[in-house]
Amino acid sequence: MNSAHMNTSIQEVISDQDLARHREKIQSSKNLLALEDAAFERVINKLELFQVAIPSWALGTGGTRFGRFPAGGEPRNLEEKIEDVGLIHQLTRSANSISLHIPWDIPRDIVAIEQLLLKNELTIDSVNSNTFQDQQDQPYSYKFGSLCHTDDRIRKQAIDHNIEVVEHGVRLNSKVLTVWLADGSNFPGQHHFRKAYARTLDSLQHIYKSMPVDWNMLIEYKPYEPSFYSMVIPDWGTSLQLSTECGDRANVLVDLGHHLPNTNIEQIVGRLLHFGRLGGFHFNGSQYGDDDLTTGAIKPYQLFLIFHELVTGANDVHVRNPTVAYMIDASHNLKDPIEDLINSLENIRTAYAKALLVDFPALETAQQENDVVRCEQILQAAFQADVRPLLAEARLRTGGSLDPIDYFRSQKIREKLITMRGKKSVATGL
Ligand code: LRH
Ligand code: MN
Repeated sequence: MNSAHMNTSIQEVISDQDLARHREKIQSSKNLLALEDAAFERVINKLELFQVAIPSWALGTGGTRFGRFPAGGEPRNLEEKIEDVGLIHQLTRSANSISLHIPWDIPRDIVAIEQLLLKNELTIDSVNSNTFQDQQDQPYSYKFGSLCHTDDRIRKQAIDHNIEVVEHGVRLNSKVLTVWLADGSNFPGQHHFRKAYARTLDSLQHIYKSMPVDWNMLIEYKPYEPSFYSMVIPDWGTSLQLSTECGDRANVLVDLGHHLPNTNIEQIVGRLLHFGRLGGFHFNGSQYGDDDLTTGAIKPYQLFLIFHELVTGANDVHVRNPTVAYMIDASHNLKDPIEDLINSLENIRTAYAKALLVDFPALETAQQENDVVRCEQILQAAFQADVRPLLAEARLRTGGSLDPIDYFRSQKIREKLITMRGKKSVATGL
């Protein structure tokens, strides 16, 4: 969906009245937050630079095993997915890249894809391998695992797939391979835990050595699903150990939905920052399991605390910071996919903006003095701040929309997509 399909450009729909009201809100934010101009500018600049990758597999309505309710007008191929992400980036100015999942989104005509990416001001973020499904013409099944499989022919098939995924990425200037394994067991006794780990490590080391020297590998962990007794990479500790045994360019990917209930994810982020092995995030929201809901929709304070760790880590010279990859990984059952992704982007940027407002020197003093109440007050002061005008200002300054959802609806963009692509078009992915 490029600007040709938008009757009125994003900036044109902003009336002088809207702009005046926005300016008022900015002024009252500055007063309320007691923000000097310099501090205000610092937050806006950081928001303008902060970008989150959109997953190519989350532009349709995924549904669950119980049912799927198509939104209509879903992208039918990678080209249309790039146009949808292009629209999201035009509106929010905060989604300048796409993560690809292979083979769901194999780039066919590289030249055409590169031109389309350029036209939409997008790049390819990470490429994700898929050894959790059997493809049509695949010689061996991944039913009993892939990189951990007891049969070295199947491990080789999975290793070769990952190397092929990297080759696709190289052609599109990506520099990151994301590996998530469904490998695990459903019953006690089914797996030899130590041998399964050792085989997986050996396979990952093969893939790592085959990557170009300027590439990074992200190893994603998950406690359960689709294996329901044990997963070969169930937690951050296992992913950290595998990364360490692969090499400096292998790091841990934290998918927010991949934690058992009540897990203190912000502490895991603090630990991985301390060890210098935090590679990236898959942002999403969840109440129970890997629900893949809108990021920050259920636990906004946890998301804020995660960004508090990231911001303090970024300000700490002792923290070795590999470049952290920020990506969304969600699937949409009820919301319009594009609106849901815009929601997630705004909730992520809200958490980041609030974390930038924390009075760090005061917090350090209160922590040093074990003034527990003061510590909480300082965090709450930032968390309770209304940063929506700051997010809007960052969007406006970079040519984005004052209200992306309102623009998407007032321009009837979903209706136009349905007219162009049909009510029944189905996007590959989750
Ligand atoms: C597994 C996961 C992984 C992807 C898949 C789409 O739950 O989070 O990141 O490969 O979702
Ligand atoms: Mn994920």
